[in-house]
Amino acid sequence: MVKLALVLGDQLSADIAALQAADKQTDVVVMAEVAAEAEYVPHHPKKIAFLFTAMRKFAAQLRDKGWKVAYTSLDDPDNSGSISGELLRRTEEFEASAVLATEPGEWRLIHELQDLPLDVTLLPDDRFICSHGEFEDWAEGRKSLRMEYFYREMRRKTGLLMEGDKPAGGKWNFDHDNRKPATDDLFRKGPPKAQGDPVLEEVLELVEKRFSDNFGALRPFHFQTDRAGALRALDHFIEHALPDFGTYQDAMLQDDPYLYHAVIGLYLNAGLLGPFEVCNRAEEAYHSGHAPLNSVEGFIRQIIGWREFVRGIYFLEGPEYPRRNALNHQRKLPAFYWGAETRMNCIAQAVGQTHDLAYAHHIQRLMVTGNFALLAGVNPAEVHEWYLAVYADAYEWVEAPNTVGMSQFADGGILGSKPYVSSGAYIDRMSDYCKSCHYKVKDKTGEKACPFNLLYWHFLIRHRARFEGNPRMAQMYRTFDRMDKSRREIVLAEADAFLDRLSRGTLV
Ligand code: FAD
Ligand code: DLZ
Ligand code: SF4
Repeated sequence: MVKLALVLGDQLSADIAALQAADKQTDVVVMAEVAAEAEYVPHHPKKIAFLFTAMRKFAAQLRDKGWKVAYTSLDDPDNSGSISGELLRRTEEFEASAVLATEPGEWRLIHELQDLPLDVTLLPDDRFICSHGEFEDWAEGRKSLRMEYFYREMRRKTGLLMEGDKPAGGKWNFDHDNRKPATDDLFRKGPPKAQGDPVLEEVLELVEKRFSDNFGALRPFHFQTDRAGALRALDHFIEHALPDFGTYQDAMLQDDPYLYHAVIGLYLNAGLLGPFEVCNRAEEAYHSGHAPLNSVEGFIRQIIGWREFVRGIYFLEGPEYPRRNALNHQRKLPAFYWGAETRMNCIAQAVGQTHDLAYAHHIQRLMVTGNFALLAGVNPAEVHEWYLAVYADAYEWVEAPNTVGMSQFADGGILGSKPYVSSGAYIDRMSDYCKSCHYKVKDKTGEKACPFNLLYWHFLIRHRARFEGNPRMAQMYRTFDRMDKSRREIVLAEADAFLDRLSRGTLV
């Protein structure tokens, strides 16, 4: 009997579990561009174009390898509009007896597949280093879950950067060497730009027609859209950026959106690259003397540490995790996240770049847009929707723990032990944004005071009962308490006035 093998848009790996379990001679691969997936958040047009083009090319490669592929394009008149609808339709068409699917990276879609009146087998997604079971075993009985300890387990498991049972260089983590700020001479030409081709052009026209109201520029479009291109992007990163990746990991520069970042998250998450191969390439660069240990260790930690850790948390915590709101933040997401004008240059730069490129690097996501939303008390569900929509690498399993947990502290401290908040001083130290800002980063109060300075104290005071006892935050409360009483009152009153202007939609 025929079985259907479902391949989702972020499962574009030749050895994905559903294909391993299927029989090329008898079974049919089902792939579908559907409205339900394209519209559950208003995805950036570049993200949709990347995924649809990559899906079409992957389907063509499967056909070349001898697979029968039932592919539904978005404008197919028979398109039912959802993954479940397509599976029902294809079951009837091919008189299929069962569906083989690799576990999706989002509870919503897992439930959709489980609820189908069909014989659906959900296979574990074995493209990750740590299975759900292994993560549960590691988490079992721990008072708190900390990435650093999890990461060490993954180093031991993979043998990456290990010398026997000891970490290479005698330390697990070289972050201490990785805090260099941005300087004007730091420029890199960025990731390689892919050339257009007929498949891409057709998709770009479709996306232009259907999604032109979504936030984000579709053209120019330079992402790679197949495995060969993703491998070229990886080569380029290893050759040109990895050696300085660690040192400048936290730096931000107005005219260089990429600095020494890899810009491979979208390829990894769609399945065009695998975590082992990218780590192996980085490790080789260390052994050959091409890249130093602080950079290679920092990079490998992001992949086998953070990436695996956040996935573990997402599946451990269950479907309600993205809706957590531990700090009871209720503010609407300000319109400038969707491109309206703001005088805060750091936000304007991070959002503008996100609009143009569907990309921002980690510190821009965490310490600029994320930091502001947390300080201003924005509802984390709205922040979550924004991050899920606007980045080409965003899927809920990885985005939600980063946003709801790491960035907004809305999980109450499961992912991190303290909130990532800072005043303007941090942004000034790590970037060149403040030089051309309407506000003055050195001003703590007054008309031109940097809003991050005002809101920083407002956040700490609003949540004093929760955070004062946290040993990593006690110093900040002592600093506030040492301020002159009248100064404290002015800071908080000015912060309130700023938040009031924000609520009224006044230009801030
Ligand atoms: P690099 O900085 O070059 O890092 C290399 C790789 O390490 C990345 O490609 C990624 O696969 C991995 N990595 C690094 N940091 C993390 C992390 N915190 N969690 C998981 N993987 C990590 N990453 C996503 O892949 N998808 C998301 O939707 C996403 N949303 C985020 C939302 C917020 C609020 C924050 C603070 C971070 C988010 N991240 C997300 C993590 C990180 O910002 C991106 O992985 C990274 O910016 C991607 O760019 P890059 O490939 O140049 O990464
Ligand atoms: C993100 C996305 C988009 C925009 N479109 C599709 C689609 O049309 N078909 C598809 O199979 N997958 C798409 N995806 C990826 C899915 O949303 C993703 O598989 C789930 O969110 C689970 O990670
Ligand atoms: Fe951002 Fe404040 Fe610097 Fe302006 S002064 S760029 S608002 S941190």
